[in-house]
Amino acid sequence: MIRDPETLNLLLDGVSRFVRERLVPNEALVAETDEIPADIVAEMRELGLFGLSIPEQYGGLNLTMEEEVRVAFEIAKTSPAFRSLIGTNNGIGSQGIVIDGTEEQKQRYLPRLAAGEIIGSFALTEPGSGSDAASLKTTAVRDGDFYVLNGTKRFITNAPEASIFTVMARTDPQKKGADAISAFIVEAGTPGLSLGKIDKKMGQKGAHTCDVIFENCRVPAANVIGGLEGVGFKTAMKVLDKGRLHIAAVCVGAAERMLDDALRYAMERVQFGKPIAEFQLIQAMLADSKAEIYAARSMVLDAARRRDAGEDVSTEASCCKLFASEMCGRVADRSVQIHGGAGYIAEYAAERFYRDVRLFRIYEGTSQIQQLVIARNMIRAAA
Ligand code: COS
Repeated sequence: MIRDPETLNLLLDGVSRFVRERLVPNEALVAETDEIPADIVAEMRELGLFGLSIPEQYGGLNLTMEEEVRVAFEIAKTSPAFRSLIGTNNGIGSQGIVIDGTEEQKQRYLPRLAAGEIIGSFALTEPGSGSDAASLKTTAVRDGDFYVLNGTKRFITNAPEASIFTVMARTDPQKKGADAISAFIVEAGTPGLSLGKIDKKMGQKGAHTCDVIFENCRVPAANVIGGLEGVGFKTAMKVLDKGRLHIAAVCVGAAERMLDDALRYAMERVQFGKPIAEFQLIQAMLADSKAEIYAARSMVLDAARRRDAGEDVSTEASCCKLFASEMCGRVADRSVQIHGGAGYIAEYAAERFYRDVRLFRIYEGTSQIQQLVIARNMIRAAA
């Protein structure tokens, strides 16, 4: 499905160099300050990183899924916070509009998202609704040419930076099901929209989440995604199918980086008179990690190609997210183990990655939700 290998290789080489020369040297600073330096954000814009998956007619690079996961393999070889900043514009913060938006909505928002002029954010989760996303309680009641939104969204990635939010809310508050949920584009600064304080997280410093609170927030009716009530949950699920594949690719890249660090350390660290890489118990950890990363990489590429070929990859995306994120957790654990005492010390990236990658098994659907999606689809297909 690669449309133009030469252009793609230029992009991949450019991203890889940017990661090595600009992002890796700034990882510790980002972790310390909880902020990505403005000059790095500007360089990310210049590289086109905010518009990877947005169609060309709206200023994006319109990468195929295969091309996008290949970029994700590269960008993930550094602190996940960098990827997180561009992640919502390419993923959950823009794809609702890309997949189901009206032409007018696309023209209004996508060019600025693609250019990185604005940040998009995705507001599904609530204090009482996480894995059971269809039980969300935020309401959107029609009032003339507006909807009035009330409710709280929780753990919303990039909310402190966002200019627009894709918000899932219940347009028929009497109905409990998924078919009463609609998706809205809500602009930051709309009266009645406020943000909670920034969450203190286990890791991923430099990537921010907080509550997004709606109190009688009036949103133009023209901002219902696709102009259709009642299909917002399906929009969210379609967005997550793609997002899960992207996160799986990020897990592969992060694991490759952690294994690379662990291998280097093992080759330099001398104990019992030789580098620890020469000991078979260390080799087992290196080899298991290598094999599992290869398996995850192959799965992600296969699922991405299937999606590009027009197949429904809901099952495959969940398989990839489940396997790759769990694999990434195991590699993180082995990386710390290979580093020994040094792996527990913040000076080494292994310690930071160990905390950073823990999130991959939780967000965009926990491992348990991926298992549920996979098994349900299997049963449905067999019935
Ligand atoms: N693509 C398109 N439509 C989908 C879909 C998909 N991948 N998955 C579900 N739907 C549709 C279903 O077909 C159904 O529509 P119909 O009634 O017309 O058939 C509707 O959406 C409701 O689906 P379902 O009945 O499966 O919903 P459930 O409440 O049982 O559960 C899960 C759905 C658990 C899979 C969903 O809530 C989920 O993904 N939860 C995790 C949420 C998540 O990832 N949160 C992370 C926060 S965002 S970073």
